[in-house]
Amino acid sequence: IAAKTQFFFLFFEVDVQGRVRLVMESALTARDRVGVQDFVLLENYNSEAAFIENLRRRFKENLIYTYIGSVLVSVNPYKDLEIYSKQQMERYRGVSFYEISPHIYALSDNAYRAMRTERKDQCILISGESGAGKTEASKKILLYYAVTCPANDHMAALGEQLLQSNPVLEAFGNAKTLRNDNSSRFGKYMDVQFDFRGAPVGGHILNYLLEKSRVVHQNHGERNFHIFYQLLDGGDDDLLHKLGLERNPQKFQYLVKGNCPRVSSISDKNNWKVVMKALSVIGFTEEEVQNLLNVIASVLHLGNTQFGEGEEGETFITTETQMPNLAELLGVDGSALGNALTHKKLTAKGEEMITPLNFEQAVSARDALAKAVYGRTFTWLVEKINQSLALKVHTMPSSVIGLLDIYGFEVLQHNSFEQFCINYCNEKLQQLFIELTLRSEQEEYETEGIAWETVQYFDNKIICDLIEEKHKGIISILDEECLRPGETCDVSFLEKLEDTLGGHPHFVTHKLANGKTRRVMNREEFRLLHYAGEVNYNVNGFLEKNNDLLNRNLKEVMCQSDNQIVSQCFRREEVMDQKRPEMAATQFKNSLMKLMEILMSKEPSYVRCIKPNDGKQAGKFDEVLVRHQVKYLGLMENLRVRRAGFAYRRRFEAFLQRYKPLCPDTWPNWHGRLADGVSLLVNHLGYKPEEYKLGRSKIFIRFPRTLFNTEDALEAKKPEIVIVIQSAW
Ligand code: AOV
Ligand code: MG
Repeated sequence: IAAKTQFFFLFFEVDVQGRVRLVMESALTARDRVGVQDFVLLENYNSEAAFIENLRRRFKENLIYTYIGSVLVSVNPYKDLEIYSKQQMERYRGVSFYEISPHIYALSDNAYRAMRTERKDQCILISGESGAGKTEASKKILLYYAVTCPANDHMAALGEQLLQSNPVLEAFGNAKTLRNDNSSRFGKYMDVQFDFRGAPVGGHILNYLLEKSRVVHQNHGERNFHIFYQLLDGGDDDLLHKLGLERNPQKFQYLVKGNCPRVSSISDKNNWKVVMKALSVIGFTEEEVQNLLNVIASVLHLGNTQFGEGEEGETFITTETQMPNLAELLGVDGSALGNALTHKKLTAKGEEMITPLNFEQAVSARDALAKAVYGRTFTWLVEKINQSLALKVHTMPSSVIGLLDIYGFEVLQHNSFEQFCINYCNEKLQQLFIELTLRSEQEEYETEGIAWETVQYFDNKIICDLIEEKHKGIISILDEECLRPGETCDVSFLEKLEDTLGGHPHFVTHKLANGKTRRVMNREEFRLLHYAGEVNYNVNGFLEKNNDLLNRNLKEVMCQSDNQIVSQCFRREEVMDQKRPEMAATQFKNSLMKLMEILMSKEPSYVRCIKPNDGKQAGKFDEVLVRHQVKYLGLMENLRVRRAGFAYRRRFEAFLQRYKPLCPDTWPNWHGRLADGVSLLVNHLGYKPEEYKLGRSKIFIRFPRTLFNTEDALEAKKPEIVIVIQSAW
């Protein structure tokens, strides 16, 4: 339509369901029904109730996307909408952001075009709590690029490989939780590299802290990582026989803790096929796949390895018969493995000593091994995928779009070290959002030469500092406690926290609260008042998880493995190296710092995902839940910042294009300077000086009312314009 005549493009819109309607109609008469598609057009923009009502109206009409300026707000529909087809992609390709209904494709296209025209690396940051739709959004963005971008002749398969990395990483890194049937248990940042013609030519993934504890324990109603169930359900009889596995997941100790072997929304059998195919598309050899499955099966066998206690307190393995199988899968010597699971090697004064482990220590050594094997295999998998997505010699990357999809903020009944790390990561992202949305707003006014007014907002830096500050932050205190010689334990860590952080406005414990808090606190907990809500963390296990140690003799056995994956994951150098590696939380903190640097160097776009209800239900809009998210995501502040200066901005050419019929001097075409044309147009419309400002390339309109009036004028003019179009035909 756009190619035929500009008029149609101006006056008609095909909505997300494919219905054609007049744009003026959608902007005005239908405003009451479907709300406004950009919150900056809300008249009552200070009212949270109006904001939520607008979201609700749109949600009821299956319009799950709404803008706040350039930020995309997305509400999880919990049902498949027919808005992601190839035709829909074509509609959004190359079309200006505001001219068409809000969509994740519009945001993707906008970032792509900005990368191409401004030659600046982009990143798309997706945030929201667990189950809000971040991973689905990131997959849609990737799909959009894989389908709509031109293909590079040398790398025609790359788009497919990029896409296929998702099912593989989800199988190994996602799991069913109470919040989300397909919850990401690791953080993921993916760079998509494009050549000078805009074809995707490479990719690179950075992964962040996998929730390894899930390998050995799951809360009630939750599962282990998907891959275990996929293998048991989808693997053929021969394969399972070779791996020594039974089909029933309930036979494996590492799979029974949550008492939830099946999930109605998931077909493990089908997903198994998808994952196996994806591995081959990405370029895994048959041998690599076999090694990978051996590792997965070995984790299940490790879980079934049981111990008994002798009369002298020594520990022995009671499930001896399965040891040869386990050792074969891991590619290690069976008796050496058995020994290492029940003994510990210490070096004192240059001499090596072997001491037996007691029952608890043996169980914990076994679990540590299972977590290490799984966790390191996951990292190996990411590296392997990176190798096949890596740029080939003959391709030159020109620019990059980064996609960030992390685990969302979560508050569980019992929150531990993992939730602490996940929620810390979300604090960092929120901080980045605050800094960048304000900064970019400020920069836009600056580059356009417009005066700027400051808006107050809650800066969560205080919480980030509380967690990460050197010496005084929670992570530093945790590290110190792990390294302090003598009797340290989780409770001594808590006491240290109380001593150092007592009085901090975002930190509370049972002792400090003195009975003054609303929710009763356990003596083993500390509470953080996060930007997104209060979370009580139980300190039990914090030290051990932060230490993340594996007995040296277990490492020695593993590094001699003839399973290629295991031997790559456990290097001899690691055993030789006496230096203690960084603790888990510090490693995570450092990797997040690096991530922030990467993101800051790029032009950001934001997707803010909202979860409409806690029951994973389609069509249900829980206002209390949504209000809470709108609050903590800072959406009202975001809107206020956007509106504080000017509610609306448009490039001169877009503004002229749309409203030129309203002024005889600019209709049907304006050939002079764009700024002059806009000036003539707004003078003719009677804009008062305080209503607008002309920047260097854009017009800034202060009040939505001004724009509504202009839209009304355009609507009134409609019959005349249609006559003009008809007579032109
Ligand atoms: P998350 O990534 O934000 O949570 P997901 O993207 O996994 O959440 O979404 C959770 C579920 O919601 C999906 O499995 C879908 O069933 C549904 N869903 C989300 N977005 C859409 C959409 N656009 N259309 C249809 N259904 C959708 V977590 O990974 O837990 O933080 O750690
Ligand atoms: Mg996710």
